[in-house]
Amino acid sequence: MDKKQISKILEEIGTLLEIKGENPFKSRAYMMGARTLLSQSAEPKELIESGEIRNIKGIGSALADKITELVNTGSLKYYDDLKTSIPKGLVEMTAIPGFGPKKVKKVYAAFGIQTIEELEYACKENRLADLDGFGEKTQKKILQGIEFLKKYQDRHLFHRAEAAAVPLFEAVKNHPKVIRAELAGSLRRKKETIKDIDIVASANPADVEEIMAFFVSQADVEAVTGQGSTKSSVVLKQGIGADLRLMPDDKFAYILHHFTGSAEHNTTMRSLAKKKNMKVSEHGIFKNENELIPCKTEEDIFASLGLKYVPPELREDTGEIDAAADDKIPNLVALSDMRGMLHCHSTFSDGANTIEEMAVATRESGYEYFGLCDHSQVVVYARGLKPERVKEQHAVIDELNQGFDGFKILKGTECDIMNDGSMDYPDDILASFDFVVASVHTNLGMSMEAATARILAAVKNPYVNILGHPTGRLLLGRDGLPLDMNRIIDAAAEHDVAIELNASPHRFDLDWRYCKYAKEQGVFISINPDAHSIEGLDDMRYGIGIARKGWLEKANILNALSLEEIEKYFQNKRSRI
Ligand code: DGT
Ligand code: CA
Ligand code: ZN
Repeated sequence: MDKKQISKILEEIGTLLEIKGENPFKSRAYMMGARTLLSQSAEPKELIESGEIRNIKGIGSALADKITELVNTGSLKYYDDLKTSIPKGLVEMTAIPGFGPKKVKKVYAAFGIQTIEELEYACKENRLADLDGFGEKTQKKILQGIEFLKKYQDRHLFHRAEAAAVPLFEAVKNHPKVIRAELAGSLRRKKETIKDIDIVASANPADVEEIMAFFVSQADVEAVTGQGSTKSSVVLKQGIGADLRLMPDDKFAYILHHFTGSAEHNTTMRSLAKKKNMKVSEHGIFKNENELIPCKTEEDIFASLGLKYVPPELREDTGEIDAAADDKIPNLVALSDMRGMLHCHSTFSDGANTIEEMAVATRESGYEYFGLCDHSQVVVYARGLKPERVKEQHAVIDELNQGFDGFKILKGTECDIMNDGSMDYPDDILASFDFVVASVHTNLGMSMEAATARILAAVKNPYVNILGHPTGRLLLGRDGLPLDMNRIIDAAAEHDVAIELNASPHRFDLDWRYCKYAKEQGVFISINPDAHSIEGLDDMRYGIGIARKGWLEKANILNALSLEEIEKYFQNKRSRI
């Protein structure tokens, strides 16, 4: 078991103890232990082997014993016993935003409510209104929280779905009797969240049975929910479903296109076909009633409707079919176009690696610059930098830059946007950076009017170069600020502010649906990994997928500029103050 898995169990023990109403210090000790373990650079196994586990502040001896048992045996009796002593639904209820263990305990004690469904019913019946510490407002909030949970319950973040899909897909693809195979569905379209995995493949009919049996017996398969000659379905251990569609190779292009979707793209393709007296479906593309037009590839399918090839990321029915008819499909940005990393963190604030480690890793991946943007002073939980620390950091950067040739660390900041839209640093500190990213992290529950005014104020600040993760949303987690995004994009165009496309799969903020408008207004998009560790730099590739969904080309991307160009760009705005 790794530190993530163990810290999750410790956290759950804390929750269980709180629901049980045990000594609050005890439950807090588990919560604290979970966080402490997660922040260690070594894995629990190493900490146990070296004996270091007994010396860590925040992990007492009782916790150290439990971590040892988990690492050595893969389970923990104390945890198993605790779980069986409490109805399962009670822990599930703590996933409702704003509904913590204390509230769970209260509704359980008062009404015997054990599941989310019972809680929802009780709220709708107005039964919680008179409960001490609750009231009608809380009741309404709980209902909203439940709705939120249900809306997202059956979807997965892109990187998790992809990590689950790749081994399964590779296995199918490398099966000696599989002729062609592709990942289809929302994964191929690089959607920000994924419901399930779709794989399409081709093989000779004689081999179908063997391939389907091979598919359902893969190591990650937890349950087989269907096994047929054209389609099999499984549920993976990672909690996500996967379908395999299998057809003879002359049908491959049709199923690839159909099961790549989106459903809306397919619908528009079908109506276009109809206008041309043709028919298109997963079975093929037909003219003169039932005459099949042979297509070896997707290019052939598009061409037979008079269309240029449409990259999968664009297939969302947002104008791609008209663009393909007019030969106006954009030349989408690629990872190889990117020249620098902006908006990354270091150990100065809440990052896990030093400035040098981050910069060297960036350079080794072939980039020309590394824009360091640690948090500003108000973000205390992330060890935001006070002005003195900013000066210290700049000295470190100057020193490191002396050792680089053809590569540079740019002095940036992720400066918080306060509630009134002002910046968390005074102008003289802002002026000491090469560039400023302005972001929101707190107080996201504003009205659209107030939130838009807050962001507009930041965009108008002459020191701001990039608007960081504009809404502050966490995908499948929280909605973020409700913004009139078109107005913000217009203001960004006017004030020469780039907008971040945060490449973390938890954020993908700016949403790709607004990228095309930003492009039309001439606003630069900056694809930023917001990396808190060396591994986090890899998020850049996810950001590229989302940028492509947003119709963006190399010329629209700020950090596709060379070092020389981007320095000039930042200096140019500064010189106008
Ligand atoms: P998701 O929800 O993340 O799984 O998104 P998709 O796009 O992967 O959706 P999924 O797995 O339900 O279906 C895969 C593709 O199959 C979908 O993008 C288009 C095609 N498809 C599925 N059902 C329908 C349908 O009812 N009508 C049409 N036109 N196409 C469909
Ligand atoms: Ca799917
Ligand atoms: Zn941030």
